[in-house]
Amino acid sequence: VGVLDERAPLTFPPGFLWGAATAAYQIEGAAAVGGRTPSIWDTFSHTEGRTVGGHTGDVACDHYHRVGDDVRLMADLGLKSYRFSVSWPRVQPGGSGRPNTEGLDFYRRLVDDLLAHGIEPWLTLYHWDLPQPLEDAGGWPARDTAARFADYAQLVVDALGDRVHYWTTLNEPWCSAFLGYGSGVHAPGRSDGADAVRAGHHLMLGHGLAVQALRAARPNAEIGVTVNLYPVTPASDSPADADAARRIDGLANRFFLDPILRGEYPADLVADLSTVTDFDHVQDGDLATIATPLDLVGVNYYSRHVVAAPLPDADPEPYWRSPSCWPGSGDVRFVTRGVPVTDMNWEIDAPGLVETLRRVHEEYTDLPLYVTENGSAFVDEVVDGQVDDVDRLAYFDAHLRASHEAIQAGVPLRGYFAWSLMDNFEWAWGYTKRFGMIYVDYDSQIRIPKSSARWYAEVIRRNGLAAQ
Ligand code: PNW
Repeated sequence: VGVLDERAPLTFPPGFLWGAATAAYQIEGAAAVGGRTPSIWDTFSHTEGRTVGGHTGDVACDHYHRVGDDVRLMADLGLKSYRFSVSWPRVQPGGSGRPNTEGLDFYRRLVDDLLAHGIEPWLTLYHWDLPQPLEDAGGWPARDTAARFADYAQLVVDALGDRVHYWTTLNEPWCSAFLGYGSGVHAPGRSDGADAVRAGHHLMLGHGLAVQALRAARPNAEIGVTVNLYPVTPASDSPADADAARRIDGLANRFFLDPILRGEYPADLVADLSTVTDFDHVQDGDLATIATPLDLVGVNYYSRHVVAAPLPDADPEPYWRSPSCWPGSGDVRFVTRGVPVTDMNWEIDAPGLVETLRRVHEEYTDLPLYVTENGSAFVDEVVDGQVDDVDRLAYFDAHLRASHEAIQAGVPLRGYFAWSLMDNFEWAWGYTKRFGMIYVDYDSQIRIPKSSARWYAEVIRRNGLAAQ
């Protein structure tokens, strides 16, 4: 007697955009090749003590020199779309002035090769690699950086607008602002709450200006932004824990969602931040610019935050929960529930993806949504030239089931991008954390598709999940 299938196969809507994502500094290498100049991540990673093992993106996956082979691997997976980012200092060295043709040619070749393989290019303008001279002039806490970003957007759309349909401005402005200028665990490694808040504002201002430039240049393009969102759950039903959750939700989620999708900062967040800043960096008209209409919203989802009211005997916190990335609310406790975690120590919480997608749709917007990143780090072992990453595969499976559940609940979810196509430079963690569906041997640069990659190729082929 056979065992009955507990779960029916899940089919996604026709045309669902199955993809994988990367970012320029995490994979390209060739840091000083073809006219590229340093970004804040070059400076940061070359500064003693900033990244694990002093790792840098100098070589990374050497994708700059292996782009043809890498696109072939994407085609083998059957990817419908590939989300990559453009390195600002590669195409506009120094962050202002004339374009660098050699840098732009790299992306023209990449995009043309993708299109030749039937893979939709999805371009992110800013995945954290601010040209160093712009940081030296004040970085994102300085208002002028927003205008520089709009100029850069114009330059890129002038060069690639004829062949790229999907555009996102920023990747995860929370990380740029609050890890870069708040806790300082990301480049440029500054640590000041008011600067972090100013950075967040100017990132969003740059986003709005860039959307206007893209729209004017390419009226038919699909334009959006990618935010990293977390459900924030109180550890108990006490009013104090509920208030802690409200505060962290304000900083992590509503700080970006409300200005971009409603044209306003949440009043409670402004009040929470009153000891940090009086928001005098916000000028008339900024919020209207920030709320320039979009065509889509990208959501990056990894985990949930469970929080509790301050106590004197708080546990030591993992780095991304360090008090300084939560200005004005640094005494809120982040609670671990003892559920399974990834190699980043991030709790695995697939229902949180359903909650997150439903919230954006039900509370903010009818726009099409895309999961622009979702994935997990696990320790991989190469055995007989193979990597059987069962934990990563299970993570993807659970989160695709969650994505399907969100669609059933009415969310206009149009695509899903696995993070990441291949192992890469995981920021402050260097090469010690592997998120890829494709294993990278950093000595030989040999790529090995893991079990999760073969599984994902089958998901794409059948536009859904097999019965379980
Ligand atoms: C995202 N946090 O980064 C980025 O978009 C990717 O470049 C990165 O490789 C991936 O997720 C995995 O980390 C994050 O501390 C980095 O909350 C840190 C946090 C969140 C996202």
